[in-house]
Amino acid sequence: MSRLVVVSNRVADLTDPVQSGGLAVALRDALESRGGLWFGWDGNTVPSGTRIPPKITKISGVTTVTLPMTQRDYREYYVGFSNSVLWPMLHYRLDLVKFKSGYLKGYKRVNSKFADALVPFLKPDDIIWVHDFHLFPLGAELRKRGCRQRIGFFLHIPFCPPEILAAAPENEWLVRTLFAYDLVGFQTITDLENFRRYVEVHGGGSTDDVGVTSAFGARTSIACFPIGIDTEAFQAMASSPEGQARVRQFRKRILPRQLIIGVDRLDYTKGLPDRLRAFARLLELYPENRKTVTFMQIAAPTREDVVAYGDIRAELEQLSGAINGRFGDFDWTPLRYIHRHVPRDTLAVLFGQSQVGFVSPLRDGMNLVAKEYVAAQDSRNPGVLVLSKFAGAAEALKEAVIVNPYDVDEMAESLQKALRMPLKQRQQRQKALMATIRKHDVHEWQQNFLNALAKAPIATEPGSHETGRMGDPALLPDGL
Ligand code: ADQ
Repeated sequence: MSRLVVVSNRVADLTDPVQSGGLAVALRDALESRGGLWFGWDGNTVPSGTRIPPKITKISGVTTVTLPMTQRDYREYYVGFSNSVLWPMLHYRLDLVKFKSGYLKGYKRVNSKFADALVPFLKPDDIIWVHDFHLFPLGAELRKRGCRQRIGFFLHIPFCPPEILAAAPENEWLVRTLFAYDLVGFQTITDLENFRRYVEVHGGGSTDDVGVTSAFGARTSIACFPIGIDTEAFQAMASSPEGQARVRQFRKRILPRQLIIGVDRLDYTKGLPDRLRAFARLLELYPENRKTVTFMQIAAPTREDVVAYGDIRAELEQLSGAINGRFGDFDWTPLRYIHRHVPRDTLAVLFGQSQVGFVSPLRDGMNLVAKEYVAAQDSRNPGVLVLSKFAGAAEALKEAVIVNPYDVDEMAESLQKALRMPLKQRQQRQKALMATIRKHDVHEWQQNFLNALAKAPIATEPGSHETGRMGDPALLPDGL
């Protein structure tokens, strides 16, 4: 079996299985079984001009190769083009996009530096899997350096409609770079369709019925691979003694009341202000919930160097203060707003003890929290998932209570419905949801992507000829 090389902006900490999310675990599994390498940024910045060689670490058969970023690269590539242009744009938020000179150049420069640093570690028959929006052009940079391995790309976040993407600087260049990959994977059918429409309109493209897309004089394969969680492991964590012990204290104070839970990175895509307003509206419309229901919103700090994140934080602090001031009493805090990371096993137990999982992103590639909430439920007395129709997860989790995250009144009504849902109905919904997340877990996702990549017809890049690359990587000469 070919060795797997994973490339992502950051390399996950493989030493801590409890804290690493399902994605890290699934990729580690794949890397361990094939003897693999994971390449990316180490999370540190160094002054511009500093040259530090990549750091190589070996953990149970997996090699990680990490490098720091200069402060300028961090500003222009990471905070700039990745998180102030691509992230808002691909989440349909043109209003939050900040173009600045230097951002695009920085993005191209870092992708080129990544390619330079990665090439010496590659073997001719490696399979290379590139992750997410930070690295659209990496495949093309590797091809420029003569890499002929199979290379796949997976986009974890949405792919916005072409009418929105058209506003990005050099958007055609950006999409063309994807044709350097042999397989491009999306989370949902909506994302895949948006991509297809983009290449039809801007690249004279067409897609055949097996997902081979031709556009810009090039060809690649596209398909949907909805990501899952490590369902079994999360389920086990929800009933772990360590996790249970951590919430015991908290249980004493909260559990007589019904609990609604929300867990997210503090990101403007997650629909947090209207989620809080919907809870306030629930208390207004249905006063019987006062003193009996508590909403706990856990929001982990993230990307604090990006201006829009400071704004959303301030808005949430103001809103949560206002809600507690208006509805709270000596013996009841209606909203518990927690702005920090929480250990995953504690999260799992909290999910299991909450009557409602409230997941209301304005737009989300998939949303793993929705699946984690389902995995943590006790099938004898399960809670109810209230899920935004704009989360990728809504394509498969049809038995959730589906809401429009822009409609505060509708969300309040749905919370009431969830809090009052009869046991039988909850059990039926939970059974169906659990079957879905068991079948389509993160291990299946990883295997499906890698199988499809192994079988995908070799891509042709704009201006290249098929004869330039051979179908069977084993036939390739040594050296690149
Ligand atoms: P994210 O936007 O980070 O991921 P999500 O899918 O919800 O979003 O995953 C977040 C993860 O972080 C979950 O495992 C959650 O439990 C954990 N988490 C959130 N808040 C936490 C806290 N306070 N403390 C500890 N852990 C916390 C991107 C895309 C998603 C896509 C994933 C995977 O934006 O749409 O589902 O990648 O492809």
